[in-house]
Parts: sequence; structure tokens; C-alpha cells
Amino acid sequence: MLSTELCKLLQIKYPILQGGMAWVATAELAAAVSEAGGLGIIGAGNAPGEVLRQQILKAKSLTKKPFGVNVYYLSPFVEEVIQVILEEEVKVITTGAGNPGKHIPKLKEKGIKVIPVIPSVALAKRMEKTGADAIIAEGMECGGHTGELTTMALLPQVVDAVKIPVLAAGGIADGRQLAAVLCMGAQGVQMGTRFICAAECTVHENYKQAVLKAKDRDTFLSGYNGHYVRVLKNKLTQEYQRLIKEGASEEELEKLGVGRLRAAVVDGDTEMGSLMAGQVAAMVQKIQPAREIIEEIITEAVKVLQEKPKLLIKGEEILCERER
Ligand code: TUI
Repeated sequence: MLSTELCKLLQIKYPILQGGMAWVATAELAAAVSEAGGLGIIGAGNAPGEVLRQQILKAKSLTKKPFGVNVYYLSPFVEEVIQVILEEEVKVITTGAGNPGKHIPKLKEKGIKVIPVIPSVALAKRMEKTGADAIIAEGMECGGHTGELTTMALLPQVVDAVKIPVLAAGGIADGRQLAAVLCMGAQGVQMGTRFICAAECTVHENYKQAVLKAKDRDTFLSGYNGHYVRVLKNKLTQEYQRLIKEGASEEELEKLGVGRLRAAVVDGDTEMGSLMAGQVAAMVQKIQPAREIIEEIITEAVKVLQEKPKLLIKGEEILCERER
């Protein structure tokens, strides 16, 4: 129905990857996305290797389809996380906040595909050189840590800069957006925010309700020194802004952030928790099984792409030829 070269590379039905959100992307969500024909991804975040192994084993018990792991390169446990990925022969990894280059030879030996998430053209080129199999160009519309460029601006520049397949992330929640990025040269998408509200996602109900309630301008981009994090506005972001106004140091700002993502995901603290979500949060309207989300998006993208040829009027094509 809708397939790209990426689907062959990853042996999946639809070109939809689920974001490897730390704390949020558990085995249950990853398995549900993979069962539905996308690529589910377990977010390793800052977890130790053995915690990840339990998640991988759980996902394997829930699905026989391929799934991936997201490796967060600022984690103190990166080396043991990679070791577990090699031992458990996970099919695909996506990476964030760093360069997986030094691990690529070992991963390739096991046939594990490596797909880094990057926010700039320079990093896309560097990742291609180090042997990445594909790349995810993530625009600043996304939730969590983000770069400076929008998906609209970043994606076509990355598509032109590398030969490996490119996926788009940031600002994608429905079939129109999937169709749009396919038209810009992407071979697939990574979606995070919409999957927070998947029925199988294990985040606290309060977190899901906060996403469902969000309006278009309800996300807040906090950050300094080129490091930005997008979250839903709440008491925590008000406190953050107050500290900034008072000229607080980086240490004070960092201290405010410690443990906030866990507080939101596990305890459901919507006031002082870090409710990471992208600008498309307002487009997420209900809690649905992952299969329904994926089928809705694919059906809509196909419809949009089928309708577009109607924009091409024969007479005008002739006019263009004559002008040439
Ligand atoms: O990583 C993300 N998004 C994230 S991470 C996160 S929060 C978190 N909290 C606790 C534990 C774990 C995670 C929330 N959102 N996006 C991918 C991303 N990668 N954005 C930017 C980059 C990046 C930055 C530098 C990729 C490569 C890079 O390379 C630098 C180098 O070493 O060359």
C-alpha cells in the first residue's frame, strides 16, 4: 500500500519508526508498533545494560517482528548498552546525542543496522562517513532535546547532502505530514509525540492527558548554550523562566531539571515534571492502539498522494514546454 526502500532495509511493512523516547518507549510500546507494521524502538535512555536486557526480552516475548533500541550517547552506560544489543542481536539501533562511529564495525559484524538521529547537515555527513545505514533528520518541532532547524528547512538539505536513506522527524503526527516529507525526499518518518498516546504506551495517564489537552502554542523550548529541550508548558517551565530572568547560573538551571522526566512519566507529576512533547501535541486527539495510529496515518498519506496528480493541468505543462 505504501512502501519505500527503507521498508526493505529494515524488513518492515510501513516506513514509520517510533521515537526512542527515554522512559516512555518501553518494550510494550515498541512491540505494539512493530506488530502493527512499523518499527518499534525501546529507549535505553540512562538505564544500565541489564535493565535494557529485560526490556529486550520482554519485547521478544511480545513480538516476532523486528524492533530496535535507541542508544542515548550521553548515558554513563553506553558501553554495556551496546554489549547487550550485540548479545541480544537487536536488529536496528537509532542513536541520539552523539556519534556511534566507534561501535559501527562491531554492530555491522552482527548485521545490526545503525540509524543516527541528527539535527544538522554537517552531522548527517559525518554519520554517513562513519558507516550509518540511514539517518533521521530531526527538526526542532520535536519533543525533548532538539537542534535549531525546522524539519521543513533541514530535511531537503540533508537529502541533498547524503546518499543513504533519510527519515524525517519532528512535527509529524498524521498522514498529510508523512506524504509531505515523502515528497521532500524522505524514505520514512520517526514519530514520538503521537505514540505517547498509544494505548500500549506505559507512561502515567496524567502525561497522556496533558498531551491530549495541549493546544498549538503549548510547548516551551528551554535551553542555553545551544542545548534546547522542548516540553509542555507547566509550573516547571514557569520556574525555569523565573530563574533565567533572575540571571541564574547553568548549574542552578541544570539542578532544576534533575529527575523531572521520570517524575512526569512514572509519577504523573504534570506540574513539576518534564512533559517532553513536540509541537504536534495539539494534533493528538485520542488514545488509540498503535495499530490504529499507524493504519490511520498510512491510509491518509495514500489518499493525499493519490489526489495530488490532479494539481497538474495538462495545458499548463504545454505552456511550460513552450516557454523553455
Ligand atoms: O536525543 C534526542 N532527543 C532526546 S534525548 C532526551 S532526554 C533523556 N533524558 C534522560 C535520559 C536519556 C535521554 C530527550 N530527547 N534527539 C536526537 C538528537 N541527537 N538530537 C541532537 C542529537 C545529536 C547531537 C550531537 C546527535 C549527534 C551529535 O553528535 C555530536 C558528536 O559527538 O559528534
